[in-house]
Amino acid sequence: MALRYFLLPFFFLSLATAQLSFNFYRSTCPNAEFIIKTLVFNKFNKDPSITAALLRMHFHDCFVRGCDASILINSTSNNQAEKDAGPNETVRGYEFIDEIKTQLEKKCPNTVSCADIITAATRDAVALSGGPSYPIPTGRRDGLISNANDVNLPGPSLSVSQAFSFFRAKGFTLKEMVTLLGAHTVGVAHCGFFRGRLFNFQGTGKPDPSMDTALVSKLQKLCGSSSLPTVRDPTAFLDQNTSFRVDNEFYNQVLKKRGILQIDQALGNDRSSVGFVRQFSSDGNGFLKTFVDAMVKMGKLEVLVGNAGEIRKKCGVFNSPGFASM
Ligand code: HEM
Ligand SMILES: *[C@@H]1O[C@H](CO)[C@@H](O)[C@H](O)[C@H]1NC(C)=O
Ligand SMILES: *[C@@H]1O[C@H](CO)[C@@H](O)[C@H](O)[C@H]1NC(C)=O
Ligand SMILES: CC(=O)N[C@H]1CO[C@H](CO)[C@@H](O)[C@@H]1O
Repeated sequence: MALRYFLLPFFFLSLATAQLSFNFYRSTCPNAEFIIKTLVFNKFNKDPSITAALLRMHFHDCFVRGCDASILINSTSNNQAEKDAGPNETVRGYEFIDEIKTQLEKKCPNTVSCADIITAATRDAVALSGGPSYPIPTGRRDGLISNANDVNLPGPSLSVSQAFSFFRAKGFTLKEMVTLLGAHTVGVAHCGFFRGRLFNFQGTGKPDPSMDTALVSKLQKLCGSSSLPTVRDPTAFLDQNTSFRVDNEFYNQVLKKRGILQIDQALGNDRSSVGFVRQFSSDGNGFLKTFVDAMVKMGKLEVLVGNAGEIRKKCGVFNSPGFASM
């Protein structure tokens, strides 16, 4: 009896410590978040498209085995890593994460996880692009598995309900999915991901009727009708108006039939989602607040904490490469 009352608080205490927390590195690497922020600031001033790169990387990381930096692992002769799965093609920003990691290893070796670097750098880039700065809990650990076969991400030509099945499986509401797709307020898509809308949409011999005709002509000229390897394909801005700003303009563009990806435009055509699109298009500040909440939630997906996983020394390889495949 007495023993049980004695142990119970310790049981809860240990549960409580094995969680993400704010300023997790306050004693082990007090400047960690400041160092990351400074490097993101310098990078952003040279290349403002880094915001889009990080947002997409963060999404692809968190939706495959949780936010554990498994996306950063390089393939080896005996392991094809997530990076080399089809949907990861064109994810970019790997060198920048490596650069941040190198600086952090100099100041606080073996301390700051690659998973936290992705999360914090994304937050800082969003703020530099006109979005709010938001507190993120840290303490993620890096995963020990990265396997191309685990990559199962939604494709750009899905319907809203098909796309939602991916998000629902991760615990998101439809509104949160519409919110997170608002990340397409920055960045680009290669023609290969939307060429199917431009010339012969679903075998009709005509462009997608849900795309503004002026945009159709512009994209037809840009892309041409024959496919190119994805990485050499031309690109179009996902938000045709404020292409480098994190704002609600993406939703206005969708209402103007100027969404680039089929899934983006579908948000404005589907009865289940158009209400959220209208709401966000008319309330920019409301969108940003909802977006931040959804980003923080995405950043907590299936995270490794406590003693799980490891703190990688280099983000592109496991500390013991023998662990690589599984
Ligand atoms: C149904 C869900 C989604 C689909 C089907 C989808 C699909 C795509 C596709 C096909 C591209 C173009 C990639 C390229 O051509 O290089 C893209 C780009 C992008 N996606 Fe998504 N996406 C989805 C959700 C998200 C989410 C949740 C985020 C972040 C929170 C996100 C952030 C981005 C960003 C920022 C870009 C631009 C990347 C760059 O400029 O390099 N996407 N997405
Ligand atoms: C572009 O965005 C600005 C700011 O959101 C808006 O005022 C303007 O009407 C938009 N222009 C077009 C052509 O969509
Ligand atoms: C991973 O591969 C990239 C590109 O080939 C390379 O630049 C990077 O140094 C590699 N990372 C590690 C830790 O080997
Ligand atoms: C950046 C990167 O590693 N992209 C890879 C994505 O996957 C394709 C093949 O599936 C590779 O060729 C790319 O190198």
